[in-house]
Amino acid sequence: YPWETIKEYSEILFQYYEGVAKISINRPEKHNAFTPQTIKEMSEAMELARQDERVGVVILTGEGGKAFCSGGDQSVRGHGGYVGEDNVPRLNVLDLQMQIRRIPKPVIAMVAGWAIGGGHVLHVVCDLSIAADNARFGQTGPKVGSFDGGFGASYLARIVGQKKAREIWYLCDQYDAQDALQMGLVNKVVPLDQLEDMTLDWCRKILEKSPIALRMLKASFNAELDGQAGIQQLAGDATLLYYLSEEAKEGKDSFLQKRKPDFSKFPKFP
Ligand code: 2NE
Repeated sequence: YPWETIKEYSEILFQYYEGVAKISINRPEKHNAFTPQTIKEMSEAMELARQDERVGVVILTGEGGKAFCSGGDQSVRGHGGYVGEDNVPRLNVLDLQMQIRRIPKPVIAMVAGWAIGGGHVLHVVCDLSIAADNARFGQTGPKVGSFDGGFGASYLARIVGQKKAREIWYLCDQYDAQDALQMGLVNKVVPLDQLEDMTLDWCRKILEKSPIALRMLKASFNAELDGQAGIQQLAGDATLLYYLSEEAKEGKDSFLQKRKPDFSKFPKFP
């Protein structure tokens, strides 16, 4: 596909094609493990994709066909987090997880090869996951001295159930694409050479749908799990819709025109 580069980065690719933004980790020599810099770049790209009115769906993936992402780069893990060039330890992937959940557009994980550790959690928090038949899933935290007790535990348990989520974390086993499909961890499994075709096919179907309906649905799915923060997101979308109404405009206009608002013509629905 003729993907066009939106912005050049050092550790990711950020591309656009027909309504779709693709954010791809580009460290295949490390199975696409992330550093603080990788996450900084992904985070900026996600924000740009959010602001870009051409974009209706975001694909998250990894380059090379052998790994989606193998989690935090253990070779730069220091005292208190993953250390970048500024020598500051960070766990900025947690902020990226929030961005993936917050962006009011569907995010699809396109998974080839390893989705492991913090890389597994990244696909878990995406709206949808499409896996190639070579995909392998799992958590490694308790093996390598780490854990993600946030979405990595609670949201995973919402998806696969409490028993399975505990098994995944306590045993640190690896699961193939069919296992993942069976436990509802991915939406679809396709041969590796059809992965991008199928993902773009799903993107096209989504792009034909009402953007506001999709936005409200994403916020509604989130609200159930996210408590006050989820309600805030959903309520923000309700405010957006209200701002589009004549009723809300009457409030603003009356203030600017220094007159009393007249809401009498607006219906009081049962
Ligand atoms: C993914 C896995 C199972 C693949 O195994 P294999 O045998 O197919 O590949 P190999 O040889 O292990 O990996 C290829 C190269 O990639 C590097 C390896 O060191 C190797 O490099 P060379 O030795 O050839 O130079 N590599 C792979 N993953 C890496 C990583 N995460 N960091 C740095 N280098 C990595 C196997 O590679 C594996 O188990 N990888 C480690 C997975 C892991 O434990 N990730 C971190 C989990 S913790 C986390 O991500 C996290 C969190 O828990 C909470 C918050 C934030 C992050």
